[in-house]
Amino acid sequence: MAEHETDDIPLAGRVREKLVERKQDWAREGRLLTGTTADPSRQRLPPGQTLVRDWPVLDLGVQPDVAREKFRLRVEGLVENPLRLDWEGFLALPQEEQVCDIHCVTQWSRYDNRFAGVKARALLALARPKPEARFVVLHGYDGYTTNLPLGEFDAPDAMLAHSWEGRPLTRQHGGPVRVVVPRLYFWKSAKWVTRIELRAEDQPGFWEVRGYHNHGDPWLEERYG
Ligand SMILES: Nc1nc2c(c(=O)[nH]1)N[C@H]1C(S)=C(S)[C@@H](COP(=O)(O)O)O[C@H]1N2
Ligand SMILES: [Mo]
Repeated sequence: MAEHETDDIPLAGRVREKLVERKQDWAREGRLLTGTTADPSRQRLPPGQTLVRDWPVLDLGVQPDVAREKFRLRVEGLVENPLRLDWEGFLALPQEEQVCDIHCVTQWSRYDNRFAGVKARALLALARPKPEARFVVLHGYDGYTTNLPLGEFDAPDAMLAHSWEGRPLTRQHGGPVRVVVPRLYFWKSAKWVTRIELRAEDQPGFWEVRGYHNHGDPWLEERYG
């Protein structure tokens, strides 16, 4: 991350090492694995998940305080047209709404989340990935990273959300802007996103190097691997 962009973003809290260790243990133990898969056209809840009504907060313990005036979003790497957007630039892109379900690998699922923001596809269409671009790494202001195949980020329901249920996304849920990739476990949906990097080679992110699945499809129960 370019230092000049993150220097003046206050980071409250510290990385909760104990929590990180516990989640690594879960991956080693294969916690919650049912050993089954499911078909999303036949059931709504993926295998091993439990439905919740509230919206849990999960992160490393560091919640960046990103003022809208300081927000920057870059799309770079293997793209023909690197983007560097500020808040106004981001809001000037076509705005869309969608309702989707969330599935977190720590077992909870939450139905019918109404997000508003910019479709990942719209951003990619502007940035124009080069033919050799095949993977995406998402970078948060907290230093978090997660990786996914370009095809998953280019899915019609992948978005960069700034609102939830008609209100600005709160800081604890990754505001001002977070990624939402509903087809994958929620750790792939980077909060406080600031940089989207397109690459030829894959690069496992924070949880992916700590025992979590490189792909993370809840219907295939790709929790660990
Ligand atoms: N930048 C950032 N994004 C992140 C995380 C994080 O620690 N930092 N945690 C991930 C995990 S493990 C989950 S389950 C979801 C949780 O999002 P929520 O707190 O809005 O429920 O954010 C994901 N995105
Ligand atoms: Mo998570």
